[in-house]
This record gives sequence, structure tokens and C-alpha cells, in this order.
Amino acid sequence: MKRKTLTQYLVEQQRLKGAVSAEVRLLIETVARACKAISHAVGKGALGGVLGSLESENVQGEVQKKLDVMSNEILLEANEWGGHLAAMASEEMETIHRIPHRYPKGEYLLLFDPLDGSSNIDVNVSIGTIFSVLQAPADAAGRDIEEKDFLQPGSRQVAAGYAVYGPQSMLVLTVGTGVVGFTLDREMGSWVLTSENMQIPEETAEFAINMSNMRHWESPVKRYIDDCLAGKTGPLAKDYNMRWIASMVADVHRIMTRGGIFMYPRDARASGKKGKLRLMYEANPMSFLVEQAGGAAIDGDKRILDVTPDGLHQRIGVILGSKNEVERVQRYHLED
Ligand code: AHM
Ligand code: MG
Repeated sequence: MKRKTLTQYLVEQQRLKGAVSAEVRLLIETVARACKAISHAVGKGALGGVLGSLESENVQGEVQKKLDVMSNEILLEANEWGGHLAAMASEEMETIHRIPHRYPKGEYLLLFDPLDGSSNIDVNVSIGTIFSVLQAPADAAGRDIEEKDFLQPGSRQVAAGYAVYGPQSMLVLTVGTGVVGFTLDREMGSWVLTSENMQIPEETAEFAINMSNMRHWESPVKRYIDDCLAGKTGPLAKDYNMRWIASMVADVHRIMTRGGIFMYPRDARASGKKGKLRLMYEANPMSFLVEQAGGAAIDGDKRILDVTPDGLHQRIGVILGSKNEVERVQRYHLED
């Protein structure tokens, strides 16, 4: 079988489809190289001394795991010197990271959640990296990038993807021409194309939500899950199955592979009013991927990709996956 690597795929996207610029191509390759290094560190586990927590907290007040910090550093170092970026932003850093003056500056902005699903690190369950690429506004040329330059709606992303570190390490990517998946060939050290056109089935009978939060949910979410639980004799006339890995990357990857609906809705808790997940590092890149695979992504009543962020670390409700189910949940919100 003739194998196509990430490099070949990206060169084709650049030459044949004009879907990426040379800069975006090289920056995606750099992110992918960093994900390879993170995959290697994750794979070593206790043998590499990478498990466990640090004393520090991140900007969100969460205790940082060693791998959170290591992965953040790997991504920063890999992407600093290539000349494609103007600045980076990370779930683990309070404010933006400008490209140091000693390196050439490019026109793109990179955002990432370096290690998503941190609660699964120490229990050997799949975790991942999520990233998003934006173009710096035209008026930013010749001046230092500011935080406000990042605050663009997700519909402006030029690329997005995630790496999932599970039984296999996979990189799932969109540059706006559909979604493709690569598997890491650990011997050769290359990302090999293994899923050419990932499509989310429109219908599903599988939902993913943290049921322990049920008493805090808003009524449209409660109504939908009640309908799912009612099974064949209920309004949805199907028996539903439930899955919750508590790593968004792994839950979304399952949905990319066989369909389903993922929900981390806003809820009544003080910490949950705006949702748990972050718009710019989690919701936007995943929504871009899901839409490119034929699915839908909303915050409850509106499309996530249309939301103009008001802050780098803004949180948002997330409901995404199989189109017909997401549209049903949206209808329930609009009827409420
Ligand atoms: P993290 O970025 O700190 O790892 O948090 C995000 C994760 C998601 O991957 C996952 O969907 C969710 O938090 C799980 O939350 P919970 O433990 O409340 O079920
Ligand atoms: Mg996360």
C-alpha cells in the first residue's frame, strides 16, 4: 500500500487546492512535530517521570500536572523560531506569548490546549492536544500583537486539529477542505494518512455528557437527555447508549469516527454559568473540525463558530456532533 504522509498531504493541499499557504503548511508541520514529542513523553508514563502534579496553578485556578506544563513548553519551543507566527496563546498561560524579537515574525496566530483531559493523565486513559490557527489582523503588521488580535470568531480559523494520545496516537486535521486523520508510525516517526475523509453520521443513538451534573442543567438539556433515556417508547423512539471519557479529545474522536453527540452545557453552578470548556482552545477548533465533517456545533441556541470572543480564556457551553441530534437540542433551546 502506498503511504501518504502529513507532509505530502499538506503539499498537495497547497499545490493542487490552494487551500493552505506555505506558511500555514510549515506551521502545521511544526505543531505535528511537537505533538510527536508530547506523544513520546505521554507514552513513557512513570518511566519518564512525567506523571503527577506540580505545586503551581494555571490561570484558570486549576492545579497543573507535570505533563500540562511540559506539553506547553514543547509547543512554545517548537513554534517560536519557524518564522510563521506572530504570537501564541495557551490554556495554560495567562496572556499571549509574542514571538521574541530575535526570531522572524510571521502573520499567523496559534492557540492551543497543550494537554486536554488532564484528569486522565495519571490513570492511563486517552488525552490529547487541541490547536487552532488564525491570521493576525491586517492592521497588526509592523506593531506588537495584542490580546485583542486573537479575539476573532471561530469561523475565521484557517486550520484546526487535535492529536489524541491513546492506544494509537492520531492527528486529526482540517484546513477547511474536509477532515483527515493521520496515525503516528512510531518506528518511522511520521504521521501517515489513515482516514481520508472523516464524516460524522447525521443520526446517532449515543450521547456523551457528565450525568453527575444533571441537577444543575438548564431545562432544554434536561429535556433532551430525558428523551434519550426514555428509549424506544419515548419521543425519540430509539434506545440510546452513553459514553463519557472525560477527555474532550477522546470523546470527540469517537464522534468523528462513528457519530454521537457530545455535551458540556452551561449550567446553574457558579462555575458553570458560562460552561466549563474554553471557546478559543477547545470549542472553536473542535467546532471547525465537526462542521467540516458534516456535523454541527452550538452553545445551546447559536452556532459556536459565530461567537465573537470577549476574552482569551472565555468559557462556553458546547454541544456538538451528529447534525440531526444537535439541531434537535438547538430546537429545544429555542422553544424554551
Ligand atoms: P482540561 O482542559 O483541564 O483537561 O479540562 C477539559 C476536560 C475535557 O477534556 C472534558 O470533556 C472535561 O474537562 C471533563 O470534565 P468533567 O471532569 O467535569 O467531566
Ligand atoms: Mg482542555
